[in-house]
Parts: sequence; structure tokens; C-alpha cells
Amino acid sequence: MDTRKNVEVCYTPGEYEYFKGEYDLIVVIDVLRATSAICAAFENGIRSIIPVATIEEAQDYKDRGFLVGAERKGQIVEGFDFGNSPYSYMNEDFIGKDVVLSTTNGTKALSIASDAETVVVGSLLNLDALCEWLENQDKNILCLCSGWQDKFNLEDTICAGAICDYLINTGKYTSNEDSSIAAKYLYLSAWVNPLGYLKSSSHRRRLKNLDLNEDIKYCLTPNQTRVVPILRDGKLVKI
Ligand code: 3SL
Repeated sequence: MDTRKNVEVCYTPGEYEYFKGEYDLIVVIDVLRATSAICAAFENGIRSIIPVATIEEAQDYKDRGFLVGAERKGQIVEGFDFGNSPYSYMNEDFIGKDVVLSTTNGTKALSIASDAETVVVGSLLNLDALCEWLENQDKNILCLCSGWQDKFNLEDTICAGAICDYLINTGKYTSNEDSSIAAKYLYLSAWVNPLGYLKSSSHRRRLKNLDLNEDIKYCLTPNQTRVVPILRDGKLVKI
């Protein structure tokens, strides 16, 4: 009998309904930049992050005195305290703080996955630590890519493929869906030089046009932290 658990990939939040309910553990991925920024925030001492899907929810928290970040289309939303750059958290003011964050795709993906038993945050920044933690969970895992406005993107898929590849190689997991097999092949061809491979990808171009090259380089540099953020009672905290 095959006792291996599954690790699969959903390319966009819009496709999540076809996977929903089959997985105990969801890894939400938004390499450029939400889940990378979240990992960077924990690495830099933040206490918790409340992810919210809409600007209205973010505004509600702001009105109640919270420190709130909001990003839409790569830019800080007017009236909010910060946006979605990992560098905005590299600041002593955030140490020990609880903040609220709303982003175009990443916090939307976190919000739609939030009814799953376990939801964690994945990025290239915490790839090894995340994979090592996942290996011992013995659960069916879904990597939920945030994409861009419900469209496929390369960077999240490559990260999801890296997770599948690692877990399959442990012998404890298998992938059955073609989306997962394709993600693994994309990862294998990209991994020699992720920055070069993603040079012409749509969101890299979008962020480059906004002069966010340093953010791109940071987010595409694997294993800069060992933190694995997990969603508990609507708040992301460090495991
Ligand atoms: O979509 C998101 O959640 C963001 O990561 C997009 S951006 O990188 O801030 O443009």
C-alpha cells in the first residue's frame, strides 16, 4: 500500500475551489513580494501580522489605531503606513510589533486558504527551513500560488516546484496532478539561475518599472531566513 502523502500545486487563487477540502496543510506562496516581505518581517523581529484581503478591512484596522500596510499594483496605497517591500520591515520600529497587511494577491490567497486546518507562508527566502518542517508533517499539502490577479506566474510556480521536488525526494510524498509535475520541471530548469530565468517574467518587469530592482533581487535570493510563519486565529506568527 502506498502510504505517501500528496504534495500538489494550485497555480492561482481562482483555481483553489477545485482543490479545496482535499488538503490539511496549505502553503501560500507570493515570491514577489507578499510572502517574502512577511518572512523578512519575522526575520526582523515583528511579533505578528494580520493579513486582510481588502482595503476596506485594512482601513478599518487603521481607524482602530493599528499599524497598517497596504499595497495595490505594486505601490503603497495612499494613507497607509507602508507597503509590501521587505526592506520596509528592516527597521527597529517594527521589532515586537503587531501589524496588519493587505496586498494585491498574497493576502487574498491567505484569506481564501484560511479555513484549512494549517496555513503556512512560503517563499524562496525560507525555502529550506519550510521544506524541512513540511517533511515531518505527514499531511496532504497544497502549495497555493498567489499569481497575479488570478493569472499564473512563474516565480510562485518555481517556488512551489522546489517544495514538491524536495518533498518527493524524501520518499514520504508524491505528486499526482499535472500542475505539480509541471511546477517541478519549471523549478528544475530555473534553479541554476532563478534571477536570470525570471528576467522577462511579467511581475519582475512590473516591479522593475516601479524601480523595485533591489526588492526583486532580495526576494529571489533563497534561504535568507529560517522562519516559518503560520496562521493562528487570523494572525500570522512564527512557528
Ligand atoms: O500581490 C501581492 O500580494 C504583492 O506581492 C504584489 S507586489 O509585489 O507588491 O506588487
